[in-house]
Amino acid sequence: MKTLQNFVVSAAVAAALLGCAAPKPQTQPGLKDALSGKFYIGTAMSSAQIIGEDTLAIAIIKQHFNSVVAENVMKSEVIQPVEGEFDFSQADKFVDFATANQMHVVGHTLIWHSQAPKWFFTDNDGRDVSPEVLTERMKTHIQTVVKRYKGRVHGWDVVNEAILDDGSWRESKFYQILGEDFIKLAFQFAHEADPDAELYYNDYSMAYPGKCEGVVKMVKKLQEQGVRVDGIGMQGHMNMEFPTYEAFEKSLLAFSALGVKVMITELDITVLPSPGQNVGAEISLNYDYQKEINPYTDGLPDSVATALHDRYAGFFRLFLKHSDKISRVTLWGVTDAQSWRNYWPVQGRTDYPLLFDRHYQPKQLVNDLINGTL
Ligand code: 9MR
Repeated sequence: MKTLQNFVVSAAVAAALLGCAAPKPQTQPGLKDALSGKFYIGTAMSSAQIIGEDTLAIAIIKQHFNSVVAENVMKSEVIQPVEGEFDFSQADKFVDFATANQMHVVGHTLIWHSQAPKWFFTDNDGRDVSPEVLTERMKTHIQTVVKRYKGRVHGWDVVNEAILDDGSWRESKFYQILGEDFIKLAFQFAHEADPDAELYYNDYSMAYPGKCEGVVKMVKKLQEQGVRVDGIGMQGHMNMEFPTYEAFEKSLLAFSALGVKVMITELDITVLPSPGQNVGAEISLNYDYQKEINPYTDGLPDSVATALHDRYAGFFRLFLKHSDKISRVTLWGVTDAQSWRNYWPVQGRTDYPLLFDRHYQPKQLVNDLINGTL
């Protein structure tokens, strides 16, 4: 791994060869320098970052990350809130930022049961549309969006969260109206719109054996049908117990064995107690606030901060061990203040799931990665 010392030494050597005094490195080395040659290191950008308000976070993004994804502004309810009325204002800003900073860009997400506007599935009387109409709507949506960013968005989360934890199909409107063919259609439409873009399937809780088997089966079938799937995104919404390193690694290897790239997407680790049995990212869950499940409003006790650091370190060691299979690791946000974990599955909690704290300061793990002391 390239360390901070190596970075400074190589700058000095280059300067000596050019016969001039060693310049100070122009920018501080970041995670992307430390992980160069291993995998892209990415983050999700919030609206406040995309429109340029959260300037401190933008500085962190430029220093540390070489891949970005929009946390919300490319979802169908934002991009096409009304049929035929596309709003690319924020998505354009996001892609412009990434392009100007020469970053790898991920489009999130074309087909997702959640945050999809109701019109997508219903006719004027509020009844479900026919398979033909839904197919046409999917095609228009996917192709309009993908063509707009052709050559600038490098990979798309084509379908998000279609399989349940036990491996069965989620009964989404897409599935109810089109059956499992909706996946194939989505990948085909995206491929037609930009044959050079990578196409991914993305889901959470992938360490569950049932879910892993379900996704493997689905992707295998697509491959047998000649549909191109370039990668599988393992969303990393984790807590302090779930998943085990072993289960996560097992799924990672099973996906890689399909001959596709594996990506760790949406990485964050909550330290807060879970109010239910859930461990994933089922967005429809919502529990009432109780003081007991929001224990760290005044800061994280050292013991918990250390446990969180160690858990993150364990996962990064695993990612580095399999860096030949992993093309990207993306954090689901920059600082703790931004994280959706503060409002899911309970509103108004104080969580610590990311690599930078509420004061925009790097956590120990960032320094460990940069200094090669993990
Ligand atoms: O982090 C996102 C949050 O701000 C949104 O309110 C929510 C609903 O659109 O989506 C969150 O991101 C989700 C991602 O798009 C898909 N996987 C689960 C993520 C966390 O819910």
